[in-house]
Amino acid sequence: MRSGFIGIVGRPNVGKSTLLNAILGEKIAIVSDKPQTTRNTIRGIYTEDDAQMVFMDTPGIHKPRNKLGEYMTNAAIHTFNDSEAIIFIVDDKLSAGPGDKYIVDLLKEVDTPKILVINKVDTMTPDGYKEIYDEYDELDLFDNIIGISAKEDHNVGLLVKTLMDYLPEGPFFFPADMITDHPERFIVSEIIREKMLHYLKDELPHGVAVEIESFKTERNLVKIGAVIYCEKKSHKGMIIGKEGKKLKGIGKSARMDIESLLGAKVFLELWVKVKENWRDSDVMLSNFGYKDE
Ligand SMILES: Nc1nc2c(ncn2[C@@H]2O[C@H](COP(=O)(O)OP(=O)(O)OP(=O)(O)O)[C@@H](O)[C@H]2O)c(=O)[nH]1
Ligand SMILES: [Mg+2]
Repeated sequence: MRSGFIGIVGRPNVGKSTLLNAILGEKIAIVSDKPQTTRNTIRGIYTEDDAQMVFMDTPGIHKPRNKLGEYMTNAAIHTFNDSEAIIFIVDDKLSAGPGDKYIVDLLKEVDTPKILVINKVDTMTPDGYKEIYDEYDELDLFDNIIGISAKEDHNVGLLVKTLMDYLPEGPFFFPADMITDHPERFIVSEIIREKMLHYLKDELPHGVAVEIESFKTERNLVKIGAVIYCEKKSHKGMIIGKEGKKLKGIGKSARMDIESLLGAKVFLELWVKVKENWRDSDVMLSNFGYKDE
């Protein structure tokens, strides 16, 4: 038997969470077109015959502007030394910049084997791909370079197969049928946050946190009560929307996803509260689960 942890790191928005979901063939990590979607390290368990890989999808590494950002970036960097191999993801050349260089410099300091994944090849020309490939190949830092499309499931299987070579002998960490060790409550709060990212514009969803207040199963109905925290009174109005329409849309779309996650009918109640500057409050960050485990 072989088993090990694999870290997935990179700048925000390169497709780390999309890749995790593609590997698992199930959606456990939320995805959005806005950077800094993932805030905690999300563990996804992939088991095949006699091998188990625990993937750690991490928050995008960026220059922090508040304590939440510091927590996120630290969480990602922590996985460097806890992994048997690190997947470093980059995407198209246009969005590359100092962020990727910063991560490369950090990676130079660690001995863990590194695989470069060039994601979003579906958006690239062969020349564009080659340019990125050559740039990273020259660094002589990576054990392997693979081009994939996480979104279109292109070469994801090849990546998993490649990673098998890095797994040491050892027993499984989790039961073979387990896909994540995060509690359902956590995934539910993430689904609600994902809908906020989809429905709200600009900076607003970045200042949102979700707390599950109640979670009760009554026969085939799951009753969930959640509080959405935002940073300003004006934001509360925007989240609720005219005649509560926005919040209703967020609730409906979250409920549908939660129902398919839990395989049961869901009654979802949402409240919106204001907590000014929570992203810089140690106490609030810890309440919302943004703390070292
Ligand atoms: N065209 C294309 N888009 C992709 C691909 N993979 C991911 N995306 C898109 O890129 C955006 C970001 O994807 P995420 O998976 O949330 O990225 P992330 O790296 O986890 O981002 P953070 O959690 O913010 O660090 C989403 O709009 C995805 O649909 C891909 O292979 N091709
Ligand atoms: Mg993510």
